[in-house]
Amino acid sequence: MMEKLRKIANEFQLKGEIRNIDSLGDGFINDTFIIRTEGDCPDYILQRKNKNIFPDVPAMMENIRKVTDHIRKRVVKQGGNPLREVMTVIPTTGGKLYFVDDEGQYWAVSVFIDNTTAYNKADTEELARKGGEGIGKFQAMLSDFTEPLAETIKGFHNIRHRFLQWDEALLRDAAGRVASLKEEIGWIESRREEMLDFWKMVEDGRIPTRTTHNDTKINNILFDENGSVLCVIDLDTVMASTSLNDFGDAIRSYTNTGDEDDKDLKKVSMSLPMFRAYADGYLSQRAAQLTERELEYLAFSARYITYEQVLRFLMDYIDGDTYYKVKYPEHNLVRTHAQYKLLQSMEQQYDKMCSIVKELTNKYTK
Ligand code: GN1
Ligand code: MG
Repeated sequence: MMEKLRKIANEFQLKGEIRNIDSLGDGFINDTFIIRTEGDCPDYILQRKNKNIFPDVPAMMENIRKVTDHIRKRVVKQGGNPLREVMTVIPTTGGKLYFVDDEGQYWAVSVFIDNTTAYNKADTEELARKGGEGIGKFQAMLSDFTEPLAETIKGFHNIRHRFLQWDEALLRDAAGRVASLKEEIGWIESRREEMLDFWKMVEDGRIPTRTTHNDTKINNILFDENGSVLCVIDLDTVMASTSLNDFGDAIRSYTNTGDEDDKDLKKVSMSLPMFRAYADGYLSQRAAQLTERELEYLAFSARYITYEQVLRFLMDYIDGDTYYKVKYPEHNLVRTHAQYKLLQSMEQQYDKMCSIVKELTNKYTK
């Protein structure tokens, strides 16, 4: 394996001799490695992109190139460090943004940014505040980005599209699990209409479409030694959508008092202080730019994305675990239950979440 990885790594324009290559992180989709080099040369991230999930890796890499080129210019203009504050994609020796190995697998390399921390959980309000500020700045830097982006995963946060997949999955019943999931399926069906009502506003433009990250959970963000966001990574799903997704997905991750796949549901809930902290950081950067309707639906977006996540985990369980990596056979069902508990906690605290958004909007716009 090691030899194979070395061979692949050597296809890219790396500076320095490779010392070793190790596994890194626990993403659910791609396989990630770190290439350590000798001497002062940078280390690199090597990723095998999951082509079952991203059908057009070249288009995805082109999206990443466009977006990182844009951010790089902004960082330079603001006097920042372009080697640390934006992802740098390393091309192959032939000048391509990806390499296809002899098994048809797609690989890509970017510069590893050292002296940073990626968290799997937000433990302090300060971290949540900084996280919100970071995504707010990220969105602000992309506010004048006008190039077209490919849709790397069709209908990624489009609940109408998800329901098409969902209805098919129920009919197919590929793993023979549907009969045992009446209660869980009911959780999805009972909220179908309200979720579609929200998405209709995105479809007809009442909620604007912008350039968004679409996967803002906390471990896709690098923090520096002062605890500020240094760089937003994992840009595989950068696409045009509603910026509310990025708020909602971050709230799903930062505010959870338990784990995304907690077996102990008593531990899972949405922390309102963490919600306030993240929203405060985010709105400090974005309140003045968002439309009134975006602000009105900011709190709802957390319910929307968490609901969608319940649907996606459950659908994958129904399909026989073909999308997400699982560590044990019931993992997707455990994730479904834990995310549903989180959704219920958001629903119970929804009025308070809305008041907090209003209060913070006033703080940053008046
Ligand atoms: C996946 O790849 P990773 O772990 O950053 C998924 C997200 C889910 C998340 C759940 C392309 O993100 O949409 O919200 O798992 N990414 C893709 O933790 O489907
Ligand atoms: Mg990730």
